[in-house]
Amino acid sequence: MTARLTSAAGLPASVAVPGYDRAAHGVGIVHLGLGAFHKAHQAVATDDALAASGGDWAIAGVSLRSTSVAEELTPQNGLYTLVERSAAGTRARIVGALAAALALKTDRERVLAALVAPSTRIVSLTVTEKGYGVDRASGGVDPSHPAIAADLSAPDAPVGVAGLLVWALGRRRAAGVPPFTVLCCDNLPHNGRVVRGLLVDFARRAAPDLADFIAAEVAFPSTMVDRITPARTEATLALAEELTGRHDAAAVETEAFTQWVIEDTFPTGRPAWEAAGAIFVADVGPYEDMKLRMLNGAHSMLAYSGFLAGHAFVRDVMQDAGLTALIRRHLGAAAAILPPVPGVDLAAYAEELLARFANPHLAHQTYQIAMDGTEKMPQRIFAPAAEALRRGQPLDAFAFAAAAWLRYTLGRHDNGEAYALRDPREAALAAPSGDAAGIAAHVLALPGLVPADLAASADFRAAVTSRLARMLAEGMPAAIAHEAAHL
Ligand code: CS2
Repeated sequence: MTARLTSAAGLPASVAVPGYDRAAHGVGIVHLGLGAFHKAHQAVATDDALAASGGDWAIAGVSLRSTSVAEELTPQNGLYTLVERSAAGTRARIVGALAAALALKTDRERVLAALVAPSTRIVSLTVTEKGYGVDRASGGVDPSHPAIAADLSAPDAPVGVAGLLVWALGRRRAAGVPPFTVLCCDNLPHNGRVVRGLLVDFARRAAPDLADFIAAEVAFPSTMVDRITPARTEATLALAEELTGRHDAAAVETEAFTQWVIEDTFPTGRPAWEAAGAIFVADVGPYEDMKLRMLNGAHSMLAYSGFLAGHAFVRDVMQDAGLTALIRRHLGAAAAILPPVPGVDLAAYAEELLARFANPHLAHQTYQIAMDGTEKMPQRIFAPAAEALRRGQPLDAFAFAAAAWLRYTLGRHDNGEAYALRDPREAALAAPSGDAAGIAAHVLALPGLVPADLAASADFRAAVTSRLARMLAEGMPAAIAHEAAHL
């Protein structure tokens, strides 16, 4: 039986290992949301920073709901294999930045202690768009979100992001410990600002004396994060074992590309993430819009249409000439309404995205990207569509993406076979009438989803409805072919 990965010693020379003494670095970061994305992105950048510049910046990773990640990592002393896969080859690297892997359910006291410890200077977050409990219309908390509801009724026993952070910031303030910097690494526009609004509103309701303090004293740098990271499978673990000669229950696989753009507002310091190629800027907004509208927007469009056309993986979508043409159109339409992005050639960025999507080594499921549409469509499709409307630019690309999503929300393939929608607003999505006009009217009117001017646009409504009608009548492959033939 293959030995378990528990140390970075004795591995094949082809496997990169932490270039620093792990025991020599204390924890400076608590990360909430210890999933594959964190392990493929921020933890790797921190590993590079520790190797390049040292410092007490090791990470205590926390799963808010599951216990499995902590159970996988703890017997491995926090070590795991990152397998990077691109056309240039496959490489394994052992990441050492995680000093501890905790589960809130089973390690509650340790998590709370880490959040209030003076040595913790950054709390970073990857809890997915739906993990925060933001009311998109008001920017404050959504009191019906399960974790927000629980934390508002018992603020001293927090279980969710807002409750935990406000509780910890209150404890720190009472003890005279400076606040940590809150670093949101989820795919939300102005993600720092979003989390700030969430915490200030939560505090207003649960701990009013803290609201002004949080607004004035806590830093919430916004950041754009990018690395395509498919969900782990048995094949990931087998590949890691083949490359390292160790069994690793916590291995992750990802692409070679990685990008991180961060606002440099860290009053209590930060790791030297420049060592990993991170770019520090005063305003991350243009980079966020570029990534959310081009990469993520095209991803959502291709996920809904591709899944319904029978493509399980993004790489399969890229073999479909019609869909590839539609992805190109989408990237162009999104780029056409972006402000200039410093140092970026948008046409080259689009070509790079097409190559990344086509990566034959990544088994990235369209069904994975398709989940949580109500949390993703606003910033990926509806915000740029509204911008295009205001500028008098064509709406076709966005209307096609919206129609594909609406078709997907019906939860069944053309042959009637059902699939789980996996969307927090699943119940609200169920349209009362089954025809295209009824579905579009119902969903586009849901609160917080579509900007008012776009929702009121007869042109947009017609462009979406006619496409959805074709998808319903002729099936997705025919609708794709028709759309591509009329570019
Ligand atoms: C994807 C993203 O699942 C999704 O919705 O669009 O996770 C995407 O792969 C990452 O944002 C890439 O950085």
